[in-house]
Amino acid sequence: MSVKKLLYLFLSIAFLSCDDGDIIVTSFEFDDVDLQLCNGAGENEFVFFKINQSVNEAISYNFVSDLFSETEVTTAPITLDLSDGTNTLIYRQFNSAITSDYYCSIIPSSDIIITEELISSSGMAEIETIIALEDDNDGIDAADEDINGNGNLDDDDTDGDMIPNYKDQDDDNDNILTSVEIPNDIPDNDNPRDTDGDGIPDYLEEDDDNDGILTRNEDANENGNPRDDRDPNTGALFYLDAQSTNTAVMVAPALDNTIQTTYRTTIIINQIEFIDNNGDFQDDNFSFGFKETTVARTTTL
Ligand SMILES: [Ca+2]
Ligand SMILES: [Ca+2]
Ligand SMILES: [Ca+2]
Ligand SMILES: [Ca+2]
Repeated sequence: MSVKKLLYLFLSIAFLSCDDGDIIVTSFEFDDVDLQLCNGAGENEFVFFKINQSVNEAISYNFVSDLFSETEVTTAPITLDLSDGTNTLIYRQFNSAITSDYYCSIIPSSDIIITEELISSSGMAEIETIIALEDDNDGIDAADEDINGNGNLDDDDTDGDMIPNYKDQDDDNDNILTSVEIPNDIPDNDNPRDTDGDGIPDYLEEDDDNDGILTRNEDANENGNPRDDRDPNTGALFYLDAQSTNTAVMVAPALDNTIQTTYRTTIIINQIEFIDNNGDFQDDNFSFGFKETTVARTTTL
């Protein structure tokens, strides 16, 4: 608790002793509460809010900006002045529990009564969105796709297709997904599969059985999927069996690639000032914390 909050509480208690009219004692406990977001009623209107259900209080920040999208990285923080009247920071207490519907539905329930309301008359909001994580969800954590071990994931590109491994679902461009190439058949062994035993796991090797024919080209029906091409005599998959070879064909990389991107939006409001009839409640820098959202995007060839 800040010195100002302590001072305020002390003053509140002092006031309580002489006037128990409408003294406001806020708990203002939002640190452990999830930040939520809804679209407002108007175009480019948004409302960020936190609800502390244990004491029926909420804080919301409503603003209009055509610069903000929670799935776009900000090149510089979006700054909004609360004193210009188009965006507002509001603290409320209610007579009963509320849910996100209170802020997200167009018509809030009439059963909910605001028992206390504080609106900041000044302050400067800073909104920033970054990419917190990108991953191909191929069975290997993004950090573990640092093949050369230099800490820069963007320069690990095993197959040279300009898609770094941590964002590449087929790391060796052999038309078999990494997630399919990793599991091995050995009980109690979590190592990635290495069919030809050359020390290079299948998911990073373009000729998995080391027979001189690229896995991608062990695709007899040329449908872009070597997993449905088997030796008619043995039933073995051509691409995993050096003894079985089909007539060589030339097949290009054919798989779509899907990346999950997690965006993180952080909101800080500097120099806010809540004023009511009984005095001021101030908090120089109120941090809303952050909200994350994940979207999947697919690139087709
Ligand atoms: Ca990968
Ligand atoms: Ca592969
Ligand atoms: Ca492979
Ligand atoms: Ca091969």
